[in-house]
Amino acid sequence: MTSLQDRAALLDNAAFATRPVPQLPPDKALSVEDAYAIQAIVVAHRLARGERLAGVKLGLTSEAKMKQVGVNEVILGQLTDAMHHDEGDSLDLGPLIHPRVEPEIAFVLRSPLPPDPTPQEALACVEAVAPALEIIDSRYDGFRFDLGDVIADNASSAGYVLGRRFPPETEISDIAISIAMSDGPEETGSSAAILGHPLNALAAAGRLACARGISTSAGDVVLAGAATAAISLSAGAVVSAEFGPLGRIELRLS
Ligand code: OOG
Repeated sequence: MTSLQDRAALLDNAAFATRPVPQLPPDKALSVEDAYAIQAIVVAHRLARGERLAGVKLGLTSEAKMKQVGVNEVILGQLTDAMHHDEGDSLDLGPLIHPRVEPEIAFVLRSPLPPDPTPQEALACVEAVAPALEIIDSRYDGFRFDLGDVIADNASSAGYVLGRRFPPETEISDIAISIAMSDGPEETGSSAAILGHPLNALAAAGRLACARGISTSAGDVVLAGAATAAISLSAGAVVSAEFGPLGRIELRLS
C-alpha cells in the first residue's frame, strides 16, 4: 500500500504534468477518512507553490451529477486563488487534462460557517450570492473514479468563474439554469436540483468542512455544486450559462 503522501504526490503530479493516472482498483479502495487526508496533502502541495485558499466547493449535490459519475455521496473540495478566473478571461485549456464545465450557485461569505448550521444560520454568514461556472478536471483516466478516489483528487477542482453578485436574501430556490457550448452540447436544470435548495448545500459545506478540519473565513467562496451534468470543454468554443434573474456568464476557451 503506497502511503497517503505518495498517493497525494501522484495526483499532484498528474495535474502538474497534465497526465492522468488510473483510479485505485476496488480491493485498494480508499476509506473516506484516508481520502480527505490525501486531499489535504494535495492542497498543501498547491499552497507550498504559493497558492492561497479561496474557499470550498461541494460536489455531487444533484441527481444529474451523481448519475453522470456514478458516485452518490456529497463531497467537499477546496478552492485556491489560482483557480479563479474572471468572466472576460479566455480560459487556456492547455494545462488541463479533460476539463468539463458545470453551472452552479456560489456564495461569498461575510463570516466563517459554523460547524453544523441550519440553512438559515448558513445564510447569516453570506455576503453575496452569485451565479458561477465551475471547471472540473479529473486527474483519473477517463474521468473514472469511486468515492474515495474523487475526494482524494480534491473533488476534481480545477477552476471557477463568478458572475454578478446579488444580496444574500435574493430568491434562489428555483432558478432555471442552462449551459451550452457554442459547438453544440447543452444541459438544463434548476437551482432546486442542488440538494433541494442551494442553502441546504451551503449548510452541508459548513458541516463537511468542520468534520474535516477545514475552516472557512470572510471573503471565501462556497460553490454549492452543479445543477446539471457537466459538459466537456473544447478549445475555441464559448461556454454560456443562463441563470434567469441572476443573469448569464460567458467564458471563451482557448
Ligand atoms: C466530481 C466533482 C463534481 C459537482 O459540482 O457536482 C462537482 C466530478 O464530477 O468530477 O464538482
